[in-house]
Amino acid sequence: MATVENVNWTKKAQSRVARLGSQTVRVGVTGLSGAGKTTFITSVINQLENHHRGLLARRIPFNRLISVRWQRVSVAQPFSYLEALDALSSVPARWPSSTTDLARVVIDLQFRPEGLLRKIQGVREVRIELLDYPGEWLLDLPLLGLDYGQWCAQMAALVDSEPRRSIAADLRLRLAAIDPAAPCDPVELRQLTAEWTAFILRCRTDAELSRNQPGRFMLPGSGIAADMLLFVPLLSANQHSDGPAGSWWSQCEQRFNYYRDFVVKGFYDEHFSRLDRQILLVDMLAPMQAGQAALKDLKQALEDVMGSFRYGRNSLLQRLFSPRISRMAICATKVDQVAPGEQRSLQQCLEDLVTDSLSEVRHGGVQVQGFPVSAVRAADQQGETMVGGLVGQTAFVRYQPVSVPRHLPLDLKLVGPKLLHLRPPANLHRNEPFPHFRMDDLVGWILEGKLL
Ligand SMILES: Nc1nc2c(ncn2[C@@H]2O[C@H](COP(=O)(O)OP(=O)(O)OP(=O)(O)O)[C@@H](O)[C@H]2O)c(=O)[nH]1
Ligand SMILES: [Mg+2]
Repeated sequence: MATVENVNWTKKAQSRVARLGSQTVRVGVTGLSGAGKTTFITSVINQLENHHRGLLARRIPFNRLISVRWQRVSVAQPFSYLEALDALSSVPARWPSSTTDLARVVIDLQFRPEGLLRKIQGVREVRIELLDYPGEWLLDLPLLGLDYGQWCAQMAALVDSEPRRSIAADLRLRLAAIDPAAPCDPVELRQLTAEWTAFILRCRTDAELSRNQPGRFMLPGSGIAADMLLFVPLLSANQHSDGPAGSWWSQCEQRFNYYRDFVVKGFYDEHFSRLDRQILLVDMLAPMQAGQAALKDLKQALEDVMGSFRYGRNSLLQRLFSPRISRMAICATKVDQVAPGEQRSLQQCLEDLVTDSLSEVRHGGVQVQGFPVSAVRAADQQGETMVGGLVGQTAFVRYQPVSVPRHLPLDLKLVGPKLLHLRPPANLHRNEPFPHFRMDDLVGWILEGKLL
């Protein structure tokens, strides 16, 4: 006869089994602007939706995958999987648009249980959560460790060296000429903010530079009062500067503090606070092509981002990487642009670029693995040459693939590979797995250890 205790015990056991049978993996897809985050997330969903075909079909545990359902969960705007698919499958095919706001996507997977669990459990469920955002915002993370004066000094040093010095032209001198303690002219502040924004945009587009702050000046996203995005670095100021109410210093410092404490911190909490795994995506080819200054800037930007986790014993590293983030995948992206035999060299160049930061992350107990990936393979090798289509055209071109050194030279000086802007392959369809490089390895890596 069923007693009250028996019923309670059975209920408890069932709920424990249910909990055991469902897991959530929060994956931080981390990458600077244009690194390939949106295309990557789109390809992850596409590979999972088509798990019964292509390379995933033969992999454990995907041979036990019963169903896949993705949901767009709006943070500021929903992740536009269908829009991205629409671009990729149009004629001629287009890449997904650059991201303008935060979006979360949730993918629910159901697996057939194995072994003993098969007897007591219906299905095993795993939920994958991914966040997409404009890469520009990532560059603001180092601001969390700075006060306004320190930021001004950093910007002064950056703008003082080439190629920024030339790009900034007389803006550098005008910002340096402002006395921080003098009364602020709001019209001039607005004008200078617009010019600073144009300057950092030119740094990105003309010189492939990465450290372009404040990131929200380039892409504000929703939920920020435009008035709060009005400040500039006063290039003659430093951490000892000061100024009375109404001065340039006080106007800019107040808004900088708001930006750091609410805007950047809010994004940081959203992106990093609850992660299990991190995937760092890096486009190495564009800065390698642009040359030494772009590579140095990328190196510093990546070190700054990874260094946002390195603050001593009570550090963010300890709070975030350990024990929560136990694994990091570092990936050179868009490797379809080089010959398959050169893809590992590209990955090696990336790992050479951030050797010290990677050691630091490993030292924090994080397991790091490298994957040279292409979310959507846009070119194919045919003999000694490659064949692919160019963006905006319908014809195909045959070309000699660029050559990549086996290691990055220590002085980061190299003859940049000449790149073509490839368009996605024709005839991509939602119900076929996109051609790719190593997406199956990476999707497998996301779930590793979650389905034992
Ligand atoms: N050949 C090739 N190009 C790619 C691939 N993935 C991305 N790209 C190119 O890289 C560009 C940027 O990719 P996105 O996925 O938009 O990059 P993102 O990191 O989301 O960029 P933001 O949203 O601006 O931060 C695309 O427009 C393509 O030109 C790939 O697998 N192969
Ligand atoms: Mg994007």
